[in-house]
Amino acid sequence: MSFLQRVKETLARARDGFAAIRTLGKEGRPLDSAFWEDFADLLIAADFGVPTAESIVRGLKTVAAQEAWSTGDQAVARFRKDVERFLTMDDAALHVGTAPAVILIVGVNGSGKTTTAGKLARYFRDRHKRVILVAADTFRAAAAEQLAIWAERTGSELVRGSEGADPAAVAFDGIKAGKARGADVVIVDTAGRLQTKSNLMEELKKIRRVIEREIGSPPAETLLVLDGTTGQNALSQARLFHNATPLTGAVVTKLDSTAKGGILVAIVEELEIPIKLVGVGEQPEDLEPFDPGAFVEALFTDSALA
Ligand SMILES: Nc1nc2c(ncn2[C@@H]2O[C@H](COP(=O)(O)OP(=O)(O)O)[C@@H](O)[C@H]2O)c(=O)[nH]1
Ligand SMILES: [Mg+2]
Repeated sequence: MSFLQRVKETLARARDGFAAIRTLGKEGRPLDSAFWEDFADLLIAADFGVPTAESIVRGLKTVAAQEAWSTGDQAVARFRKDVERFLTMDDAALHVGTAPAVILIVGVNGSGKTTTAGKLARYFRDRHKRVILVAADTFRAAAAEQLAIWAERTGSELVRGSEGADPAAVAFDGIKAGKARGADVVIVDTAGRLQTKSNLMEELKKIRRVIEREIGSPPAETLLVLDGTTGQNALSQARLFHNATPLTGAVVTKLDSTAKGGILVAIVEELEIPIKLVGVGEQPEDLEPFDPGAFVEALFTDSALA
């Protein structure tokens, strides 16, 4: 069977790659070539991506030879440790230094930007911060409406422009309001429509410039929101965003609806930025700081994070 056929088969059969990896270790299987093939297949099924899966298996094979491992559970145990260590990055905490701290939210349509902005507002409101939500997605009036609901829900203030307004001008108004009203945190929600990719990136650059000019430094956080259920597709645009406006971290959403946690490893490998937060549902409280240890534990214990 060709490599590609095998990948396809595995994808169809094993939605839950991590649980299957655990099983692979439990069988006490010898470390033969069939074991390593199955391991690579499962990594790919779990959204690690082909290059990452291959390099992980290559690395494990080397250690297996050096340390004379004999069974699969040794490889799986080492893998768990390695994944946790790899996902543990310095600087994974949210930065909100000098007020107003500006948090710029970017990402493609539907990734969960507005929801994450709302959840973040709630997070800071719970900590008694004064929060301004800025609707710099002016493409559709509905986008600002959605953020207005979050503002109301979380007791935050809202700054919005009219439909079609210049997003950078709305960001400017938001920061001005943040300074004037003594806000602690200003969260700028942006548009993510991809049909105008280059315009979008130019727009984001402009928003970032306005923020830098108005507060004298880059945003405290520029967070890329990625939909965890879209797997490798989530990655394909990430680099573009990183180039347009240097990211300080990623937020991976919808982890309540996917068990394919390999995408988090792929993100860290591709962008070399920390995953700061994860979205685990649609409610205000469904946002959590990313905890690599708990994450790996959950992936190997249950079929999903829930
Ligand atoms: N299950 C789940 N749904 C989410 C999560 N985050 C966002 N969503 C949903 O994803 C959809 C798109 O979210 P939205 O914030 O509008 O995305 P945006 O286009 O990037 O602003 C909405 O239906 C959200 O309720 C999450 O962590 N879990
Ligand atoms: Mg939105």
